[in-house]
Amino acid sequence: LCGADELAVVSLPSYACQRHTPLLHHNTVLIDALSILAENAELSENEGRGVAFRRAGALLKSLPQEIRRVEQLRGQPCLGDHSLRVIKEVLEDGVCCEVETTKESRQFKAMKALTGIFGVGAKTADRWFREGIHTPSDLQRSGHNLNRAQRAGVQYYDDLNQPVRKAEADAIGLIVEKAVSEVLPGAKITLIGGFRRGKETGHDVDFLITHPEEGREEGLMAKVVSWLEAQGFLLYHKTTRNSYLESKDGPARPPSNMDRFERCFSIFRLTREESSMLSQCSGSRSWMAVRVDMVVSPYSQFAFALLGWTGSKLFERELRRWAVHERAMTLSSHTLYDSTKRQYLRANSEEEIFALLGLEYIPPCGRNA
Ligand code: 8DG
Ligand code: MN
Ligand code: MN
Repeated sequence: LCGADELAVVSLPSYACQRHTPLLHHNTVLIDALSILAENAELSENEGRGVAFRRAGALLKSLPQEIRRVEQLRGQPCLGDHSLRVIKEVLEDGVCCEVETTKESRQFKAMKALTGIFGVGAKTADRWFREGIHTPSDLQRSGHNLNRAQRAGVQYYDDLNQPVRKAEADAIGLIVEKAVSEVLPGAKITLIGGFRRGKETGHDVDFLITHPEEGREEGLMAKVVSWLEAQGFLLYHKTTRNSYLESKDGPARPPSNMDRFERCFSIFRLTREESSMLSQCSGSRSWMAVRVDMVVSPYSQFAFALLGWTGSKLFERELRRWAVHERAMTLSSHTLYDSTKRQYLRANSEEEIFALLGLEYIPPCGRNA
């Protein structure tokens, strides 16, 4: 028996950077199930397992049609036994037992609630969970000493756990643009992260800042932050200096995913006047707290920074994996290094970087892996 739908799906390439992954796809229920298991693995600091579920989910996002029977997936890459078992169960029973158990588990719920606090990672959350702390309220009652980021995280918990909408991202974009043009005329800002990939909501807003004259961008973040602070726009900020140095011998090994640009992790105070869309402000509140990331790159590294900060996180990981394993190159948000030729490869656009990697160009809206 060979239904029409069984033949319809051709095998996709295995790296997410070799295919388009749109925002809207045809297998939401299956992907949601795999995402829960990925999230649980990440919260348990089982990175490998998390990546395996994420890759399986991303493969399903790239499929041009809804999957009804697991046999339709024969020949597809990225689907391990565990993921296939989950998919089969959801297709046959509507739910997967392991996913339901995970969702309901006290540990998963607590870890989600605690890592939902800005400044709290899986390690810290796990330590607190084992002390019996399951919620932000438990944490406040416990009298634990929190660092500055975590205190802000607790203080603005509700706002920061509301999705940020595109209209709010645009309102913040206008503010950052004003700040940047006040302190360094000619500097330009670009919306990056999920909003650049076409998402309508996000957990934060990300911006990349540069100036066409190399060197003019040095020290820019500190000035932008002072301006924003003087205007009362910042509830929290932590600025990190640029620490990037190009080594003649190529990038350090193993290359770190963290880049070394001047950057600022911040929390903005967005008022009703700035964003006419603040209907979600509760009661008499006339403002809301919004997470904002800003990165400054020298003009010569702009294309790499743009590619590296547009995401998604899995797409970035796949690009770097492709570069190393298929091209013997090291890709970062600063440069591309060819280990065979022992030289850095320059590029002025994302298109050029894809070409240097021997990949078909994937626009931002196709990078939602
Ligand atoms: P969301 O906020 O809409 O929920 O999703 P997102 O915009 O895709 O995620 P994000 O957490 O804001 O991250 C955006 C991109 O920035 C993502 O591709 C990963 C990248 N990124 C960081 N931190 C760092 C870093 O330290 N170095 C580099 N190179 N990239 C980073 O978030
Ligand atoms: Mn983001
Ligand atoms: Mn971000």
